[in-house]
Amino acid sequence: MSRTKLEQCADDYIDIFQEFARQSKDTETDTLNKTEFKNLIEQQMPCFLKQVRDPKALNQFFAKVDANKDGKIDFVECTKLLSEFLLLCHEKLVQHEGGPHGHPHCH
Ligand SMILES: [Ca+2]
Repeated sequence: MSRTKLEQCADDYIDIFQEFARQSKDTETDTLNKTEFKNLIEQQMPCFLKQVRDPKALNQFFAKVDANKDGKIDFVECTKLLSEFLLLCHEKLVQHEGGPHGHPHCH
């Protein structure tokens, strides 16, 4: 059976999370430390970063996303962030009146 678009999106998202989670030499391969988290935001969510504006605010942002305060972003915490990211992209899509065939533009 061929994969649906949404299934492919889910796979891509999991791939991206794992790619960044394995970036540093630490033993944690299923969580993001602060550096990995920063890289992920900078490289994969540049329009989200614009919302944060002050780079120093990234530390506070990390603390906010790190719901259980263990100093790492696990998959569940990252997925909550992704849902906020999706809402942001959707808002932009609606604002730009891209219509059903438009794509969110972050610039
Ligand atoms: Ca955590």
